[in-house]
Amino acid sequence: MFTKAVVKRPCRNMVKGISRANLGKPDYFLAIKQHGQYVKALESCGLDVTVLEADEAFADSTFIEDTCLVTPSCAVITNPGAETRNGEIHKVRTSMEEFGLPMEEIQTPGTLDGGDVMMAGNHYYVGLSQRTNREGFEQLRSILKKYKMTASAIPLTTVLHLKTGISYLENNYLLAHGKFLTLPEFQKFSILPVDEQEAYAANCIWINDQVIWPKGFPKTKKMIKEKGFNIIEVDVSEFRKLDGGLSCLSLRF
Ligand code: CIR
Repeated sequence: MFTKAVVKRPCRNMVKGISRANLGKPDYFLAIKQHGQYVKALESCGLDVTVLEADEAFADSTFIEDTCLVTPSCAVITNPGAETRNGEIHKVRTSMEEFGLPMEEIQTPGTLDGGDVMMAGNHYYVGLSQRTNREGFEQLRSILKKYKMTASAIPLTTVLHLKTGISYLENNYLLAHGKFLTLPEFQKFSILPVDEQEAYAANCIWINDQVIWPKGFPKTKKMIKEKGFNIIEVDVSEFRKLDGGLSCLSLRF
């Protein structure tokens, strides 16, 4: 059960955010509108949503998930692997301190992006990517161990972040595409396969028995619905242009 979420409004400079999507520049005004709808979707799942102000100094700062991992026992400030994003952590740390959770942090030379961390109960899968290195993973693993949680590493080759390619939808369901479908580590899950043409839909979020879903992707949506999930659809086209998905836009806890 989640009760809270923290989001950060997109800034005008988002048009200068990191992107390899090749989908053009995002429209800031449309992004603001979509972000508002995203907040409403979180609220409709029963979450109390804290909206942090935009920060023009960091073009990608709306993708707050990468800066902090919030677990039921602690909040871990990450050390984002992209140089232009690393400074995002300072304001997020100040905001997260208000929630009273024990605070931990990943330190250089360790790097870690929250988008590489997928929670499945007490276990955390961590993608080793261009943003998250083994040292970052090892630091996270020992932090989690202190709180009786476990972690394992998943080397990545094709996707930006681990959760670009998979989402844990609770009740043992794992939505996945591409190489993730056959990874031995994931065979204990009931895998819900996503076609390559709908790969972007592999990043969605489970919140209290609802699934917040990126608008479109009818084939995968139908499969999810048939499994009995209630879907709340949100258009995140402008965030997609910056390689961002639904999960990147919030911290949920
Ligand atoms: C970046 O490259 O860092 C941003 N443009 C997108 C971050 C997406 N975050 C995520 O998947 N957790």
